[in-house]
Amino acid sequence: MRTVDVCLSPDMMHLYDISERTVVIVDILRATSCMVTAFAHGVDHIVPHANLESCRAMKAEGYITSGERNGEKVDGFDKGNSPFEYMQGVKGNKIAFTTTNGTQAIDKSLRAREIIIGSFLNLSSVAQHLLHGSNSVLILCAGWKGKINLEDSIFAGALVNKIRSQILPECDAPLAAAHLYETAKGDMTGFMASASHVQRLRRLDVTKDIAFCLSEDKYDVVPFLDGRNQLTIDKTRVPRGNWQ
Ligand code: 3SL
Repeated sequence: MRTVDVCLSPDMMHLYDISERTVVIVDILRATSCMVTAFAHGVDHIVPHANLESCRAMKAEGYITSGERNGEKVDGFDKGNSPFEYMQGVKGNKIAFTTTNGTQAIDKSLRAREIIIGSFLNLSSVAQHLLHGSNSVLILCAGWKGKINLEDSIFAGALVNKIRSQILPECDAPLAAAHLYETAKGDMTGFMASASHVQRLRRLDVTKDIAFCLSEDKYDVVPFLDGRNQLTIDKTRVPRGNWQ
């Protein structure tokens, strides 16, 4: 029997044995939304970095350097962390990406059988991928510096609801997330208005990203981490775990 659990913060990852699971990395605002957008616009691959300076060093190897710290573009980097920046200038290119929470969550998942990237933008494609696979699932919410956030938890609930007929909720977190999504789905933007990261982004004058990142099924790509720890959608690349 396959199961799905939800880890609401990367700081709770020690509670989960992920060696046989597919881990879905979620950072709705905005890291995983940017990654999915980049693949939908033809990026070749993305190398996620937890460390800012190792990311910066990739410039010398021909990478576009991308990401943020505390929501703001890093000095000297080519791109920040708005999905709209990944709709042009990425086709056929390679990106080195570092963010405050999203790439840290990937770093904490490297023991997983399979790692894929989830966002509202590719929600149904991620669900289909999981349903066609054979692994149990952990949805890892990147949160904010160890704290739980609404947007990642709501996405977790949306994904649980799409797969629960075949992949059973394992504990209370998937049930709680599903309830949250049911409450929010009629008016996502309104529900999210008081969320901490929405407030934080508004203070940085980032507004149009929020509605975009909350929109479902714009893209059909499912990025996965390959055996070189590169994110790709190219299944011929060096496999990791039991990617089929
Ligand atoms: O924390 C992250 O990984 C980012 O997505 C945060 S921000 O939306 O760019 O502030």
